[in-house]
Amino acid sequence: MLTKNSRIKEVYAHPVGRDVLGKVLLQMGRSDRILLSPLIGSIKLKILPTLTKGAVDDAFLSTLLELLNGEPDTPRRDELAETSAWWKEAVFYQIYPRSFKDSDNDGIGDLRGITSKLDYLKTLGVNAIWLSPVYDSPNDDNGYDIRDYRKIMTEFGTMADFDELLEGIHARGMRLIMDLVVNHTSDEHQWFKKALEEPDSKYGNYYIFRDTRNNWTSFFSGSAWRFFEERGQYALHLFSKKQMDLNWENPEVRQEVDDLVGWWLKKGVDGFRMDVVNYISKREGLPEGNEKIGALIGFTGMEHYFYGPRLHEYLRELKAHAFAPFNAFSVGETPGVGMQMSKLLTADYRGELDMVFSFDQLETPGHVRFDDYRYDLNYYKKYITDWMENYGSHCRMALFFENHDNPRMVSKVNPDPQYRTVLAKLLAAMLFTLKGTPFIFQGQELGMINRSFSSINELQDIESLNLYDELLKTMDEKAAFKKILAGSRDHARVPMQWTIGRFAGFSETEPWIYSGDDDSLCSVETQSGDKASVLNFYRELIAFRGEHDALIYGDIEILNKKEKDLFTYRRSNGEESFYIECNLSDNIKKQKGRSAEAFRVIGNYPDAPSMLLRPYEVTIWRADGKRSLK
Ligand code: ISL
Repeated sequence: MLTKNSRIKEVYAHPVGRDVLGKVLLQMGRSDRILLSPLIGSIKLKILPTLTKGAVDDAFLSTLLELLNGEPDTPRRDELAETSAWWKEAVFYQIYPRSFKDSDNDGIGDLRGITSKLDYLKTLGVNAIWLSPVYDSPNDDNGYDIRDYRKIMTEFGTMADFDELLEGIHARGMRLIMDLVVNHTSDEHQWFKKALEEPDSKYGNYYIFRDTRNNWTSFFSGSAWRFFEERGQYALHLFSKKQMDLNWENPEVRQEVDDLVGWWLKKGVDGFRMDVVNYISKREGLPEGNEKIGALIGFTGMEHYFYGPRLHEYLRELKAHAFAPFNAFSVGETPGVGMQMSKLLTADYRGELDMVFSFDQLETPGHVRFDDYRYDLNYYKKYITDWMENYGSHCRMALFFENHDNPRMVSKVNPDPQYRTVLAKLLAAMLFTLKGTPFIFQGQELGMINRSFSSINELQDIESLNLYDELLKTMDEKAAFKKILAGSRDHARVPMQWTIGRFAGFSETEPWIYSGDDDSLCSVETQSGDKASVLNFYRELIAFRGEHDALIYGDIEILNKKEKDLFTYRRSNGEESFYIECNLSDNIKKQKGRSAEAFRVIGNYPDAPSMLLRPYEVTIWRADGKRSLK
């Protein structure tokens, strides 16, 4: 039991303490290495408020202690040989259905559109598809607000179209995972309607209603509470006003989730990506959020639900009841969760999740998504080195740079068009040669970049639109739009670019979201025929990874750790060994540590590198003396 008399080093030795302190320091742009100093480590928690002149206050300490004392477990340290599984070998491809392919020319992507592109995905080489929500929804948040879990959204097609898609995926030897959004439902879901109409029925307790509201804020701006005349009460919504948080404390709600998961698994889907699944357990009594933490991370109250007291219990129950009978796969979306917590959520002996998406690599220290800044890949090197060395053999890392909630990575790192292709290929090479399971987001395989939206009217995303209104309270339109442009989720949501024709071959009518302005070379049509394209580089790398066990299960050793701009590592499994050499910058960088016998296998420049690495150059070398590829 930790108390205010405990010392910083004891907090840092605790898995949750390590993640939380690391995260706080990261937000402040500092490294957690300072905590290893004996002087700092010996400081007692209770003197921190005085020492930090109130920056760390008493309320923060109480919350921290509650979080720490709520987690009695520590990750095991034994390192056994990693077990094999299809999802460790797979490359996943995320589809955002609204923007992938429109088959009926209403300007909105749909299921039949996806089915028509399955051969494309097969030739790309991916083995599994993650489909963002396709369920019936009023689309306040593009399907992440579900009205009926067992119905397909009308714009996307019918259940028969879904069955055809699933069959097409399985016929090609691929797998399908769905998006499970069960932290909240739409306010138009039958359960919520009944909770309002018949508060005394069982549905009355399906959501989180309170007579008074606390200070928690929504991720989509403003208070996290909405008042309902019908009950004379507030209901909690961590996301939009139409996304009502479910009450997981109610066993009947958990039973509903078990049932709907089972319903889809019976249909034959292979697993789920679980939307903000770490938010499902809220601290009892819903205490006020700490304003200082709120100011630091931008949202108030998160410390009371991002790693809630019953999270492990709920996940274990869900796995045992619904996933295990089908041996189904799960990957949790877990914002705010660090490496130690991820271990406790995914270790193979814990019976909770198979993998999680950790988000700390997406912004460099001290930045948030809406800051207009250049991402330094040296931070990625530091972050990934830590995970590669310390995540352990009981856990598998989900590797990704992009998804439907983030701007395009190439644009974040270096928007200069001369580097677009080499940089897109460098990112790909890291994704397919680091240790973990790669997830790519539609269009990433073409090197798609951010859109130059010219006005707020071109944006559709609720997060961007709400934030824009919020920002206008303190800044002018130009400054507010600049911020929105830096972080908008709509950069990733513009239509997939199939051809150089009108509307990029996505549809024959004006798409639901602005689609124009990217350079015409960025399409499946043009890149397919070009040997040097980003698309063909993806195809080559995915196939190569699939053929070499060393890249899937092999050990990883990071070399030249202190060398800025140079990221080098070895993957080997006793039989084969590869040396991967990356220049993380747009400068010329001297190579270091490559053996003279190394044999070049794949690279992002047409010819072999010399002693000097060109901007963003990456090369995969065979480093075991063998020159044949198999
Ligand atoms: O809003 C955040 C803080 O910037 C994110 O960390 C947020 O928690 C995360 O993006 C959650 O995303 C998921 O749930 C949302 C949905 O809008 C997203 O598209 C989805 O990926 C609500 O369902």
